[in-house]
Amino acid sequence: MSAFEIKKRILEVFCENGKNFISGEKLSRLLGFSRAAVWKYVREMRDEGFAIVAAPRRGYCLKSMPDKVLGYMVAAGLDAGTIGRGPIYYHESTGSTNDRAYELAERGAPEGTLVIAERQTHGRGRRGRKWISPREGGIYASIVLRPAMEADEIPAVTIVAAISVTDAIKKMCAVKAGLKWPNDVLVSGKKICGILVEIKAEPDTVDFLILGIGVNVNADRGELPAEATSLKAETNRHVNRAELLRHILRAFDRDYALFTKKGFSASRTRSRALSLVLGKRVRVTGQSSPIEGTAQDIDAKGALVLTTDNGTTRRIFSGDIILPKI
Ligand code: BT5
Repeated sequence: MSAFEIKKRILEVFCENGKNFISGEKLSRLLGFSRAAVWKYVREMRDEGFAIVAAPRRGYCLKSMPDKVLGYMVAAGLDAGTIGRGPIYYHESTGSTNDRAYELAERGAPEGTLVIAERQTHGRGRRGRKWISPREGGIYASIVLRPAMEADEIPAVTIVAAISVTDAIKKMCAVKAGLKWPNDVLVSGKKICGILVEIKAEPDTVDFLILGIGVNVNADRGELPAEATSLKAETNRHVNRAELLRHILRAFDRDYALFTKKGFSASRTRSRALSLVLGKRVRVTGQSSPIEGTAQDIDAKGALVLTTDNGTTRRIFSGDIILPKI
């Protein structure tokens, strides 16, 4: 068993045990390895920031966890099908988790491989834009996906992931979150999450996708762009990032399984219900020239359907929406 798996199992046992002490003997029996091995990994976990008390005759007790998103913290208690089941790579700091995941995918990393970082030095948005990624301020994660799909089905995966993030943050923080087509999650009209999907494809096959998820969790407003917010700024509470990422992975595991079986139709109704743009006048940039009109619908491929002022209907596959100020 790998060190990752052992520490994950130790953490699961601690979590099931609450604030009670558990004897070294019981721990070693439950986990199926020696007390010396338990002690070795408990020490490693302490070095990684876990406050684990060891008392003679009483055993061990987990007092607190570090404010980190270590791979085994995320994996503990995660009973996912594909997403989060593959290897998890953890970085204190990296350029961009999407770049890291891309390299791994090129070397054959399986679907569900996850890359996590506490901070990114070159976090990226779409079209060469930056994603501000303060240390321990958010979730910066990328997942390798290998869907057997036609290339024109792929853009909708961005919307599917945005729905999963929306569900997860609502579940954990009880905030009102909605979608701004195609890749933003907004809370109080401000951006709290952005999704970046990058594709490696041949003319007729999709090799793999990298799904990048950036969520502002505990960052202060001052660390973020003016048009952004974080869960802490919205709720005045510090949020456990490992737990939130687990919620996101669970939600996406479910939504992605449906997406690969049934296509976008399974998520389309939800994407409309959560949309903050449908029925509104919008301006869309990122095309050869900006388009203005009323957002009517999100179609079966995830495209935005817009009625322009002269009455024509346009389907837009990518771009940036500028909403009127509310
Ligand atoms: C996105 O691009 O929203 C995609 C963001 C994806 C970030 C994740 S983090 C893990 C993975 N690794 C990466 O390197 N990236 C992914 P876009 O729609 O182009 O929006 C970018 C714009 O959002 C910027 O130009 C800023 O205006 C704004 N922005 C930058 N950092 C932000 C932040 N932390 N919160 C909210 N808005 C931000």
